[in-house]
Parts: sequence; structure tokens; C-alpha cells
Amino acid sequence: MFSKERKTCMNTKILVLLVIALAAVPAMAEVVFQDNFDDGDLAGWTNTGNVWVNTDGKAVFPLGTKSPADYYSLYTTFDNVQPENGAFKFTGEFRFLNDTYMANQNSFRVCLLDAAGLNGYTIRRALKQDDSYGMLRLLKVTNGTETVLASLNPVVYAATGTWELSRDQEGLITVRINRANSEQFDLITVTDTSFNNFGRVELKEYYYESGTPVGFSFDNIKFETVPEPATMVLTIMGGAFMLKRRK
Ligand SMILES: [Ca+2]
Ligand SMILES: [Ca+2]
Repeated sequence: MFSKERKTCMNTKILVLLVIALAAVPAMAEVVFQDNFDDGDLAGWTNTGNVWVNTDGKAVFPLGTKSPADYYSLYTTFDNVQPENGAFKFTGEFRFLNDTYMANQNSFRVCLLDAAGLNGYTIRRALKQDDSYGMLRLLKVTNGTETVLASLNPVVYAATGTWELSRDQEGLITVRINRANSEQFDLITVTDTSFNNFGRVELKEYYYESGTPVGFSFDNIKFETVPEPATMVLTIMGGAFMLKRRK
């Protein structure tokens, strides 16, 4: 139909267009683990407290009586993954169950660790201002011991919102707490590439001092890896090349 020269020229143009198009598209995330609790159960999770799923399809860490410094924890493990180039995204929703207890030194933690639960990252988010327990913190967990990587005195004291813990290919970690139905958010950025082996997602309540534990719910937990865009371009270019050869 076309001359060989014209066909080659067209193929080159198509490839150039593909590369330009792909360069403009952010890398697509690959979901490793997710749960929205809409099936009403905690199958696949280990429940070390009295956590349940409510009729709204959320995992509930209850208000109630516990001893100070008790942890309630819900965790799940999967085969360790090592995100290509270290880029990942860990997201979810939180809700404090009773706003009147927002001044208590209660906090939730969301952890992304290796399958053994010993190394990785933790976000700690409390609601009380004016002391260290009210801060938003990114903790680094090394052989089970936590150290602070970065802190922020929050501007957003939200009972409901979302969290995000992500790292890009340059090793820049972003912690972001969004307030629901608002443009307000808290943001921490810090560079750390200590860990790149993840096999455990953990949700925790930390109840620090006397008073009534405030209670939380969690929803839409998702852990994704983010492939390198260059690799995707090469994969698709390779696919285009194979198509061309099959003709
Ligand atoms: Ca389930
Ligand atoms: Ca849900």
C-alpha cells in the first residue's frame, strides 16, 4: 500500500508521538494491597485489640477503657515488595469518633513496614496542640526502634480526613494530612531512602494518658508502588517494535 520509505517514516512518527505522550503522563501506580472494609470483615488482618468493622464499611478502633500506653493494632502482611526506584504511595482515610475528646493525648499511627514489622516508616498524628504529642510526626522504625525523621505542629486539627505517605524516585518522602471537605492540609517533606522493603501495613491507636480513649475509624487503605516512567516508555516502545515486526 505504502512505499517502504513512507512506512518507516510513519512508524518513526508514531514512536516519537508515543514517547512525547508518555513523557507527559505521570507514572501509573501498581496496587500492592488495598482494603475498603466494604465487605464487612477483617479477613486477612491480624487484630490485636477490639477492632471491628461497622455497617458503614470502616475499621473501628473503639472508644472505651484501656490502660494507658496500650496499643490497639490492626495489621496485615504480604510478600515483601521492593518498589522500583524506591517510589511508593501509602494512603487512607481517618476519622476521630468523638470531637469532644480531641484535646486528649490520643493519636493514631499508620505504619508501612517490612513483613517482619521491624523496619520502615510510621506517621503519628495526634490532635492536641502545644506539646510534642500534638505534633504530626514521621517516624523511622529501625529494628523495632522509632526515631523521629521529621515533625510539624499541625495547622489542621481535623476530626476527619485522609493521610498520604509517599516517596518519589529521588527519595523525597511526603507526609500529607488532608482535612475532609476543605483545602487545608499539613505537609512534611524529608529525604530518606533507608528502607525499600515493604510487606506489612499496620494501623494503630496509641492511648497515652488518663482520660477516655478517643476512638478512630480507618478506611480505604491502599499501598501502591510507582514504576519508573522511563521503563514504561521502553516497555511500550518495545511493544510497538514487536507490533511492527509482526506486520
Ligand atoms: Ca474484608
Ligand atoms: Ca469503606
